[in-house]
Amino acid sequence: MKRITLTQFLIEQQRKAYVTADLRLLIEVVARAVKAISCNVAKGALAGVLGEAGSSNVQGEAQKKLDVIANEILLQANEWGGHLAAMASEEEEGIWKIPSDYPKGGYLLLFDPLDGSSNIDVNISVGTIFSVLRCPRNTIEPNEASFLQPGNTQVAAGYALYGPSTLLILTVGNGVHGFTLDREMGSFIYTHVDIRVPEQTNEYAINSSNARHWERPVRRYVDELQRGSLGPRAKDYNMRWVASMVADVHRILTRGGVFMYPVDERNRSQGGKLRLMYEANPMAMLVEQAGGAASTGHGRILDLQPERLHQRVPVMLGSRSEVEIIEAYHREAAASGG
Ligand code: P6P
Repeated sequence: MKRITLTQFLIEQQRKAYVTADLRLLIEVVARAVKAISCNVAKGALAGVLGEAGSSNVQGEAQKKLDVIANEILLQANEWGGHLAAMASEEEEGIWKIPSDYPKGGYLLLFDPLDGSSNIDVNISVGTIFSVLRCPRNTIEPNEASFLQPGNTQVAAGYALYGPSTLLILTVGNGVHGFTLDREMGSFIYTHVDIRVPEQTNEYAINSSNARHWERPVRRYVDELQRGSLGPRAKDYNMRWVASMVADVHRILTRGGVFMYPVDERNRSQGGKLRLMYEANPMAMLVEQAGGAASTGHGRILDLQPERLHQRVPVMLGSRSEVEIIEAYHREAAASGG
């Protein structure tokens, strides 16, 4: 099979008018930053990049050294190219303004630089998640409000998965496509053509240690899966939980299934655990572009109007038929007052 690089793929997408020259540049710059993050992640203890950074982020979470390194790599790679109006990161409280000595462009880049970083010190796969929005027209100075656009306005979304191989999974609104890093050449090679979420599944992903905190519809759905062939689903299921959203979502894009991080009695005041702007929205765009569905349990994630940059949201995504069952159980619970 002819080896097609990410660059060639993006040029062909530009010819089909799916991406502009600036969006192509933006994705290439993110891909280069992902290569640098992959190198740092792969060095691990050899480069003294494991362990805590001794600081905490806006989420109040202790930062790993690699959280800080990955964040700096993405900010520094993207601030000078002239394709961005501003950036937002899970690791930065406010938006990241483009330094005045650089030109500004028409896009906004949002990212979780190293998702699942609690897994770093035990050598389990982690990832980078990114989302691209257009900066609202006639914006002189972007501010937080410039970013507060529903996920259905994203022009691109993707993730890097730092696993046995480093993958870049990308959508620009024309399906989902995957690239594998060839470390010898330093190029991303097109290896996953038009990824589709398998309709049927026997896998689900949820942190079952939280079961006592779940709301009724989630308990009902998971209980039926756990009853397997003896229950209403009449088949046995497998449970997988990596605690790296990127790894769990990639498995679902590849093998089908459903990923759930529901709101529960512990995190209800925050709206859930996962962040809307740079975790749920990009993953929702990818899953929908691959034929799946992504819901809060009550409605489509991509239709949510964001109110805060770091707001959190319940996430149920994966095989469309499974998400539809989860939404039906939420409707039934609401109708019966619970
Ligand atoms: P828990 C990682 O911290 C993360 O944001 C997601 O990548 C992951 O799916 C989830 O949190 C894991 O949460 O509560 O199981 O540790």
